[in-house]
Amino acid sequence: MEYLLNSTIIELVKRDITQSDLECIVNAANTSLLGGGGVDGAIHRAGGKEILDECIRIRNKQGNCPVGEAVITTAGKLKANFVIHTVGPVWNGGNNKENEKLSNCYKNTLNLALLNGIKSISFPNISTGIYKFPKDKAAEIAIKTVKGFVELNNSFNRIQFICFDDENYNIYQETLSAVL
Ligand code: AR6
Repeated sequence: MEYLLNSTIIELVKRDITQSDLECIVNAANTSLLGGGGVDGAIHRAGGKEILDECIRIRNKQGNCPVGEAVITTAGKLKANFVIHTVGPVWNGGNNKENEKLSNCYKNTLNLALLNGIKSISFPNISTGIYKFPKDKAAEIAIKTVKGFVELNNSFNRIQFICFDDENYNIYQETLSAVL
């Protein structure tokens, strides 16, 4: 499923993000940047030690990565050239700036990609696993934030939303056709 928005292809795909052949993949990390379960675990396992080594160097230099912020590393053994690690919010009822923080993940990731000359990028469904963000709300925030960014910046060729579970895939199908 593809949409064209301001000369950027917005694509919905169901797959394991470690198999992405785009230039950059996004990791749903935690503030420690030292790896974990879910998509974070999968990326570190498939990408190898080089990614963790760079995360450790970044952490030693600038400390924990705050929620909503992003850092960039090599993609090690993956097909992609870069991984952007961003930290999604833990869902805590919805009155703790969760929406704003999740939107910041997408904005700050795209800004960092732009600064690094990246033209194609794959996003997982940040915060919708272990961090328990409601999937429908998260999809709407992800799509609207990416849309807003692309309307202002013509720099990406392709932006992929990668869903791993059927529930997110179905929600994204509906939300993309409603929003784009
Ligand atoms: N490829 C694409 N998507 C995936 C993959 C994969 N290989 N594996 C899982 N997903 P989660 P979070 C989807 O839990 O909620 C880690 O421990 C999954 O179906 O990975 O942001 C970190 O270190 C879900 O829709 O991330 C943090 O501590 C989405 O990825 C914490 O989990 C996000 O699920 C972050 O939690």
